[in-house]
Amino acid sequence: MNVCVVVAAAIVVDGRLLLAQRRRPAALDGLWELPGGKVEPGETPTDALRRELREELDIETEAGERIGVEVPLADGLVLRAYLTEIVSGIPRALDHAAIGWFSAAELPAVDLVPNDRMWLPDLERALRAS
Ligand code: DCP
Repeated sequence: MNVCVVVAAAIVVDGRLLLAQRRRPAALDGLWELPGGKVEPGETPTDALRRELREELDIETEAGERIGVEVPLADGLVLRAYLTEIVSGIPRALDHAAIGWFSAAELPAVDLVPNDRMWLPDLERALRAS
């Protein structure tokens, strides 16, 4: 069976995690997420992540290890996160309302999209280890 994957990036620089604030759909408007999107036919998940981050944040990246559990979404999609390095560029919000950088201490108070909340302990651990 072909499970459709949504990929998301955990980008940590100088002890802070990059989050992006969604505009849509209405239910997620204003909430913060690990940036990413759906894997398109013919793409590997890490290809898709590279493309999404180029499209959404204007950066070139390299996906590394997985972080956190795979989260089942509606419609047979699964959501998965990768620790990701910026290779070049300075991230800017081309599609999101804003981007922000958050420390481990700040993270629990951020209005994350519900799915990404599952990764909170893993993200805090990665931030504290960085
Ligand atoms: N999602 C999530 N957490 C993330 C990234 C995505 O919960 N860190 C969810 C939100 C959506 C689904 O995954 O329900 C697909 O994400 P996007 O809408 O961001 O994906 P695309 O940009 O590929 O979708 P489209 O091309 O349809 O706009």
